[in-house]
Amino acid sequence: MNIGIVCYPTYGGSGVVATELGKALALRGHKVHFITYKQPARLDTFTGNTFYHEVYVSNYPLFDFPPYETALTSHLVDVVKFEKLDLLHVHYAIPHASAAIMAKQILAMEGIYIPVITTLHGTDITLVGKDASFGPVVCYSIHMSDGVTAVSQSLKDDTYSFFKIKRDIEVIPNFIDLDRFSKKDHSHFKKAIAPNGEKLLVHTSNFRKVKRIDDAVKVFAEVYKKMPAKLLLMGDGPERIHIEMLCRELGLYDAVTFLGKQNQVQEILSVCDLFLMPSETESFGLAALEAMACELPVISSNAGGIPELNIDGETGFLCNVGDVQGMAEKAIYLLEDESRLLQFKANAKKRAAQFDINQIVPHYEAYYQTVLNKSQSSK
Ligand code: GMT
Repeated sequence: MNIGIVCYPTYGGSGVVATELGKALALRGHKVHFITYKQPARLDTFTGNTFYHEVYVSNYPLFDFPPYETALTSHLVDVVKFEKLDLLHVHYAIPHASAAIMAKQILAMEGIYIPVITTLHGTDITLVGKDASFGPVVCYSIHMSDGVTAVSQSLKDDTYSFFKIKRDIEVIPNFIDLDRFSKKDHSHFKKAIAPNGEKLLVHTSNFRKVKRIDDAVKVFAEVYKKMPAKLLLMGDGPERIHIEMLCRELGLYDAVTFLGKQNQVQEILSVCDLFLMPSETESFGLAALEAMACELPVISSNAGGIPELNIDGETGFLCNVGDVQGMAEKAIYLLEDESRLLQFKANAKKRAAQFDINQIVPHYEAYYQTVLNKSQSSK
């Protein structure tokens, strides 16, 4: 197939999923065209089957807000026509789904038919999507897409409850490349960061409020009272300054290391003992899956789709959003008993294997084929 993928090129989970999916499809013999405003962060290998089309938005002085959606739509029309794409797969509804639907309508006037598949990732529904300033457009684009997927059952349910939508939504979960994400020996790094055998807790995110990183720090504070431990915070974003202040207030500054944005996430996860994900909402929790593949149990909230990944009492523990005390107790329970911790680590790795990229990508291929067949028969 000749596939166009539209995504955010930054470090966010939806961009990672879209890029890794595109790369995997290219390895399976498809031609994959990425259409976005910057080279996707993970599009770092040359496969011969992947192509990158940059969307340029001209910045006329009249524009307080350069119209990216319009530029993207025009670029989609151009790429679909000249690269003879079979389908467009857009990740994150805003503004990718509406841009693709408009491109589809423009192309239809020229007799060119292009099916559009929209993948919902989470905040495009649960936070921004249901906001009145975007809601009607998100709802319309979901209706008009030829296929819609959601990354968890929870996100599918949220979509039905936030919007008046009756159409089918296919659940295809996030996936993981187990060759890249597996525990590797980085004992030199472990010695440098935890020279006295401290337990290492870790959190990675884009440092948005929805991640409740303050809860992660407070959970760590309780653990730190009981045993030698350190907290690694990976990623960056608007909450970082508040989190730094909180660490100072709690007298934890020397025990917490801010690592910033990292490309080799798996190397850091490999030396850690426990992953913290106290999110307010989380459609799936790709960061937790990456951690589990590196043999880390997860202490998380029970928000959104996290319970579809993290199994309470087996791969970690789930607590209500904001239940810092409960999360701290469970973290201590795991960390204070080495054999228990080892068992949970093994369980986490086994669970992660159920989301192996090699098993999930064929679901997308099959779904593409179903949508193409349906579109062909309704032409
Ligand atoms: O987590 C974020 O804030 C980034 C966001 C994104 O779209 O880039 O992630 C969402 O999509 C990921 C990939 O499907 C999911 O694993 C994350 O759970 C989801 N984030 C939220 O729902 C908050």
